[in-house]
Amino acid sequence: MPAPQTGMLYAWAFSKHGNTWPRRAAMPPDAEIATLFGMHPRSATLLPAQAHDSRWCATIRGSIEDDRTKRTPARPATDKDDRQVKNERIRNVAIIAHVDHGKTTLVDQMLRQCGQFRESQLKGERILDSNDLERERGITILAKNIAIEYRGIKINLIDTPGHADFGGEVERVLMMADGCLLLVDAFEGPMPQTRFVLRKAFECGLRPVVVINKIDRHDARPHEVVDEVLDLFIELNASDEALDFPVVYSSATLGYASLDPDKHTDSVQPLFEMILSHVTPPESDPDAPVQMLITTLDYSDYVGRIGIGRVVRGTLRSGRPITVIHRDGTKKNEQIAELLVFDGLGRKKVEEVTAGDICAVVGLESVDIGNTIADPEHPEPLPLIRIDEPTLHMTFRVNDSPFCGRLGKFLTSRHIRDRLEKELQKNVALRVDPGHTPEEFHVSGRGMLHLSVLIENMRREGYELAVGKPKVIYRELDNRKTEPIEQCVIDVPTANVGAVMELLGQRRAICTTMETRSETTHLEFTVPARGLIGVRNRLLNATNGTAIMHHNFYEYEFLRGPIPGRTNGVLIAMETGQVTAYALEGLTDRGVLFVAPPEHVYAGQIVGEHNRENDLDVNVCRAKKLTNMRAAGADKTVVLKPPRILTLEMALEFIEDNELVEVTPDAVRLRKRLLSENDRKRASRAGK
Ligand SMILES: Nc1nc2c(ncn2[C@@H]2O[C@H](COP(=O)(O)OP(=O)(O)OP(=O)(O)O)[C@@H](O)[C@H]2O)c(=O)[nH]1
Ligand SMILES: [Mg+2]
Repeated sequence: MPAPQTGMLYAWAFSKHGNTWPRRAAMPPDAEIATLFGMHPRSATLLPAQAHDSRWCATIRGSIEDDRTKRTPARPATDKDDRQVKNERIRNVAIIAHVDHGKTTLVDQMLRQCGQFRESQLKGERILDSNDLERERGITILAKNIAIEYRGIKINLIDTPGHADFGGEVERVLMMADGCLLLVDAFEGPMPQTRFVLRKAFECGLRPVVVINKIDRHDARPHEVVDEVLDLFIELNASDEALDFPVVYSSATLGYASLDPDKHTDSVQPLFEMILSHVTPPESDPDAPVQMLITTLDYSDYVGRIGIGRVVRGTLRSGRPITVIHRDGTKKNEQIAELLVFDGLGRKKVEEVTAGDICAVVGLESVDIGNTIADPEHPEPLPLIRIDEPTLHMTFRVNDSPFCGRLGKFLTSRHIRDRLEKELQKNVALRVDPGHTPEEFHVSGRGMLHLSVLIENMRREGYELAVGKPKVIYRELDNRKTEPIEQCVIDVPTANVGAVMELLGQRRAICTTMETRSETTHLEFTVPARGLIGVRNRLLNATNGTAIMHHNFYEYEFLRGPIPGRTNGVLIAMETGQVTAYALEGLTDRGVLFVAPPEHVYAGQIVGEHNRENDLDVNVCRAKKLTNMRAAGADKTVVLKPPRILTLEMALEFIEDNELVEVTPDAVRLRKRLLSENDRKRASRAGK
């Protein structure tokens, strides 16, 4: 790296951080700069190339400054600090972690062991994952509040989703908490989302309690994981106070927590004690004019919108007039119809809520995320909360396939528009824009799962629609196009590392870490988000299903160059009818089929993946000619390979620009945008 640019970066870093920098001499200077720039320290190797470009330095520096000024302070400070009182009877705690590290299971155990509930109230596992999709997929999609009483103290516990697509939700709910439990899997250690949520916790000024979960695993390595968590804290520039974090070891499935990983206890009591001693009680002025920040929305068909948040100051009373201050500064006077606090697994109606507690307000029509509910006499807004920008978009269209309306109840563009508008009421990170025609909508979200959960919900409610290829959202920086880059972590048996490297290499990934852990290798990459679309399936094929992959948003970077699309063509049905085994038998050498008899297909539907790169029109409905002649040989039984069943996400990742996924209550079908073979030929000739 040439000296002037390096000097400039260093000078900037010094000017920002004065004599507190560099705090730790141990970290190589490049890594330190990378951290300051919000990059992964291990990606410091990236820095020299980009740092050649002084304009890059200048613009990135500008955007960091912007980001800093926009960043919301942890909790609004009042100027009457001397009147602040601690509410010792409440603790507000959020549970944060990477996906599947055991948050919801741990909450289960806390519910079971707090002694407040009858056995019949706590049926099954992962009680809080209550909606259908959450139960089916085994993941948490929406953050949920519950309240537990322990030794006379009310613990407001917020279970958060661990999947990267729902990270924005975590960021907002952290605004309600005074402390957090950072769960880390005793084998996997910190993963990308652990880093993301921990950074958010620091931004909110929280000091986490570290919980090393799953210590019952035979491959658990709790001591090493604690060291890795410490490294992560250091990487994220934790304050010296935060670096001194308390650690609890737990097994959520066996229902115990302990201060010593080798000691098996019989309850999660040490965890409760840790919450009481390490999470600070809420501190505020209960006599000041009321202020509440809305951080989550709920919706009920009976009462409409329900705003959930924390009363930051004063006392909120039911039936009293209040002012709702919107994000754009407009104010509306309304009246609270009902006030509810969290109580066990449900909510309890109350007359008033004092500062520090978390509550739900019913009856406010215009309430939205980020609004402040304030005293009409003193309508002072709280600082704005940042809402994550979408990174991926898809086109939702009216389903116009020959099979439309067979089972679906809601088919028209008006139905789809109304449904999307309803979704916008509570799905904060979602954006909906009109498409090129009145039949189309551009729907943008935080990732594939975020949008596919919406599509899946719509399908179950009886909607039919056609969805186009997901595309990442580019941004302009300094008149140049930038694209979202994801941090991707892959754990794979060491023998398969070559296959992973090859696959990710084609997709412009840069390997930042490679570590061997017993029989597996832990790989970390930064990779363009567009390169990750469709990679999961190929990765599983290339590694015989052994790879475990996680990724989350990392940063926007200048375009990394072209990435190859799907290498194989598709098999397209040439006529409408019922699939026959006889026809499929003749096509087994052509590729992998997605359909099986006696399914119905239509002309233009994609029925398989071709072995070659071109598309092929095939007849999957061909029946055996019947004659009056008795054949000498008996008919053979046709044995077909089972078809490849594509889930909604797999289908969305599979399609190309000129293809669509048709989603109906009974099926997910793939189709060509132009159903007729002649139209397709004409279009491809026109394209040439
Ligand atoms: N062996 C072992 N497995 C656990 C433990 N805790 C949770 N699990 C398992 O880990 C899986 C994920 O658990 P969840 O509680 O759904 O994890 P989560 O963090 O809530 O996941 P998301 O909400 O999707 O982020 C489940 O299959 C649990 O049975 C534990 O202490 N030991
Ligand atoms: Mg969960």
